Amino acid sequence: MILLLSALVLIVAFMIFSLTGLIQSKPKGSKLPKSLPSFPLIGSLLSLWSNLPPHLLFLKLQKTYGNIFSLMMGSHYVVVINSYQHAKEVLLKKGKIFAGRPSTVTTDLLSRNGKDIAFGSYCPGWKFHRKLIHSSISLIGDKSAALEKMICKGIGSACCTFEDFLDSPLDIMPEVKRIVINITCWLCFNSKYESDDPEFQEVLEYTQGIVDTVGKDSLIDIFPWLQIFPNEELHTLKQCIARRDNILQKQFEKHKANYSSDSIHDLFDILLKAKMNAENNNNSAYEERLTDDHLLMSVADIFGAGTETTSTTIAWMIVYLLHHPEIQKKIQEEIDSNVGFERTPQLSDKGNLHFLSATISEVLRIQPVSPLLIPHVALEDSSIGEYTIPKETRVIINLWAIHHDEEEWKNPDAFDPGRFLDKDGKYVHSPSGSYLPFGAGVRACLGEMLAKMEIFLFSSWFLQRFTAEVPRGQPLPSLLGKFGIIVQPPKFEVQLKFRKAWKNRGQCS
Ligand code: STR
Repeated sequence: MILLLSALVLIVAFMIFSLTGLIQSKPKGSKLPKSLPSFPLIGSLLSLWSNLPPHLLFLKLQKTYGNIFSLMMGSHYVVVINSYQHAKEVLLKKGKIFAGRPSTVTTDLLSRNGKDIAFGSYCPGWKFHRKLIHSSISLIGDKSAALEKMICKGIGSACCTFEDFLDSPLDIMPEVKRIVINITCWLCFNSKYESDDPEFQEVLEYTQGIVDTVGKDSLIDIFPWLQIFPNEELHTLKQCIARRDNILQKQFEKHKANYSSDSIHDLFDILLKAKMNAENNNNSAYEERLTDDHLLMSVADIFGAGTETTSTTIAWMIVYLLHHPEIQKKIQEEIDSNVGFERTPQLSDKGNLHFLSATISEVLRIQPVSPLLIPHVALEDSSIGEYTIPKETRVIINLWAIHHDEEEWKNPDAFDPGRFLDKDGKYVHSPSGSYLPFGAGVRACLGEMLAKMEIFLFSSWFLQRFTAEVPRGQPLPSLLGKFGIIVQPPKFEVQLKFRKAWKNRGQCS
């Protein structure tokens, strides 16, 4: 009996250890990052069970397990990185080795099994595809005067809408989203939405549905077999994807029907041209990467990324300004003395608006839009620092921990744009290496330039004209965001006050 029992205990212990990776077939002399306790089947789920959102939980676990630690997500070995030195090794020095992406239920559904840029894994075809999208965005960005004009037109129209609501509390986010959605629409389809367009409402709804359900390391992504049970989130995601696909497909058909290589207006046209070139030149390697699915999924990425990230950053900016009226006032004084009231701000004012630039950078530091980035995957056996990293390890970069590192940022939880100013009050782009709001390396954000343009122009126009306050009787909006693939602030309202010098300008009819 005792023999039988000890054999049983031994078998269970072996199962636990082998599945947790503690007795992994690791090469002699190799050192693995410290591991959270984990058990067969459930992995480290018990240690991850918490009220805290994952980026804050990882920050807390860092105190016990160090800057780099590992855990099991179901059957997947995951390494979490909390310091910028390790992050830079993964993203820059060994960028290509760590450029893989995990396949998960929700992101595979969203991207038709990784046929896009954001969730597609690294391979020669992906590289070509990304380069194509990158150069298309730069091409459109090169016409930056036209782009700036387009952005300002959208902001101007939103500001006029705001003027109609000066007396009552207002949720400004639908209008902010319309500005950014219309900029992406212009880039991708050369079209735009009016605020009462039912299709615009549909875009707002399905995008929110996707943000709420995709890539959150939810149970379904950790244990794909759970798909056999009814799952409300998965159902919502599938419905949102179907609505998105319907709208994109219509645009795609329209572009195909009107395509002419002599008149290229937008991203869809550029991609169609690349597809035709590859077909005409019989270049099968590129043709394979330019199927209709690939074109649709990359436009879907740009559409989703272009709208959600920028509008979320603008939302956080307003939330922080509500918490810090003194900072709002200081930005307004800077705009008043450098731009005045005779004209609206433009991109060329950026060099003079140091405090505003510093405030934008501080918002991106204290509330990075995507605090865990998208997980990376090691495509071959490698190492991070002194640690061995086996092929197929999933690597999560905790950008939150990097942006809140006490050794790099004094009092990191305080909102202080002054960190991004030198002693003469001039804007400093990156006062510490521990700052990667747009990621870095082969998988860095493609929309950085565009996002910075939009955020700068929106905040300068908005603050030249209005002061935002918390509506009387309402509490300050919480600084704790809602965790998902991006962290959004809670819904909030503002009371807008028209700034004196703008009162009689009568720009909006
Ligand atoms: C937002 C919602 C949507 O409709 C489509 C997408 C796909 C691309 C995603 C985007 C999402 C959220 C922000 C992401 C972006 C790709 C890159 C960007 C994750 C889910 C970031 O890394 C911040």
